[in-house]
Amino acid sequence: MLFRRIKSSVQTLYPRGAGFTFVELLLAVSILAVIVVGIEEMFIMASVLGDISTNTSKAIVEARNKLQEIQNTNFDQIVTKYSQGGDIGNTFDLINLRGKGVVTIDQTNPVLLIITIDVSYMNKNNRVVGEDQNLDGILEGGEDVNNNNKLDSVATLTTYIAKR
Ligand SMILES: [Ca+2]
Ligand SMILES: [Ca+2]
Repeated sequence: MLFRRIKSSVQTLYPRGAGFTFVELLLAVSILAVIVVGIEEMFIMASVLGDISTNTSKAIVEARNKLQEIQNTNFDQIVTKYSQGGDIGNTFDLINLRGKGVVTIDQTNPVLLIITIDVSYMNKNNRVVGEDQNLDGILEGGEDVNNNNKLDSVATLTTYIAKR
């Protein structure tokens, strides 16, 4: 039905025998090519964005797992274990992503620790998300973009742990 209607309108535009001219065909093909390239770019963009959001979720999950591990640690041992140079240390490798997590402990109030975990990681396009550009867990010159003397990332979690 639809096909017949299209056919009849084409026949009105192009009476039998007239057909398409070469230039018209060329124009149609070029327009189609532009549309196809546009759609393709859209898919690539969607895949890149999808990758970024998947990785951010993965990074958050890894940060949460680390936080749980810390929460399950005896309060009096948290600082010694998770400080720089401690038994476990203040950095950890990611399991499902290429990257590094950094644990920061604010012990201004010794009975209420503020634990922050920042995870810097690499996306498929080799871009690093987070301030730890070389993913080594160490703050180096040029990495502290916001000048707060710690490695930040969009994948960050903070929690309070009180002495019980
Ligand atoms: Ca670094
Ligand atoms: Ca920083």
